[in-house]
Amino acid sequence: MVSALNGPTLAASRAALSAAMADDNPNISDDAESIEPGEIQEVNMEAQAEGIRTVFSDPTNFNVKHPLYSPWTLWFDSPMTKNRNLPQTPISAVPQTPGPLPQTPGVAAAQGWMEDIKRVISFDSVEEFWGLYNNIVPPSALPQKANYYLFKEGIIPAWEDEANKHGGKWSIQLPKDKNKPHVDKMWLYTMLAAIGETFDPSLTTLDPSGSPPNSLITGVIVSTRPQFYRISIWTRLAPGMPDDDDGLRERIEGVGRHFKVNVLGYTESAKLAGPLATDVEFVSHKDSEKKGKSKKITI
Ligand code: MGP
Repeated sequence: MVSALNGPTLAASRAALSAAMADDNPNISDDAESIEPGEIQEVNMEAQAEGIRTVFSDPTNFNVKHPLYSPWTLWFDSPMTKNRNLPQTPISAVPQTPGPLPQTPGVAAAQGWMEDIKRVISFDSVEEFWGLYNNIVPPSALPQKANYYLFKEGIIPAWEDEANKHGGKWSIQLPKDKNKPHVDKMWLYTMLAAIGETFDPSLTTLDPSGSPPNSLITGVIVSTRPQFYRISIWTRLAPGMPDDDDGLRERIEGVGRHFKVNVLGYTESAKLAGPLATDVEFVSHKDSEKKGKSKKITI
């Protein structure tokens, strides 16, 4: 694959990578960081033998991109996007590719909900991800009542989508005052875990038929509210919903545990609930829709 990134975007990618490596948040584990350098070295050794220049070996003249397991789309809404036809996104230097929503039955049902949510851009490589990341306003600088939705391409960030309708979400609510210095890195690591498929690693193993099983993850969201941030991981299935099977609850709990410990950097036994804060909790979308009391799984 030939890269379409230009010089400044490459420099931006590199700067974003360096920023992520210079972690100063004691709350965040360094798992995500320790993976990157190893991968860089391996790719470079093979690539150079064949005349392939990666962004890591040659940040200005690289000629390949590293494909992700699947393409992703970033969506955005905020009070600014309401009732406007043009996308009002917090991105300056990245070309935006808004387009019509796919017309599946789930999409038609979610039309009202999707009205103010703007499709920003799709990407399918590591390099494009970093180019986007470096040009986007971080959650800590977003206005109140804004949301970023990073979903697998073809899945809209709505309960009604076929891929979400039997699913649910893990989420954590974090008080704004204490977490403003940490939320950007928490969101970055959440996105990296999603696009790197570390929440539900079964995607990366082939079953005997040769086709990789569908990952449980459909998307991740960060929301800013007047007094708190919320980060959520949406799953395709939920215990007690159709397509539940014996191992599902364990698999779902594995996603929540990975989120709490490896992505957010808490210990597994940490109790996080408090004023304006919640534990890492799972609720099915059907229960969220009902708005009443819901059955929660807590990690
Ligand atoms: P929210 O934004 O997920 O919750 O949903 P929050 O942050 O607690 O509430 P907010 O008012 O501060 O934004 C808010 C409301 O939006 C829900 O109660 C639903 O009415 C609606 N809504 C949320 N989601 C995720 C969906 C969806 O996927 N489809 C539809 N149709 N409505 C939704």
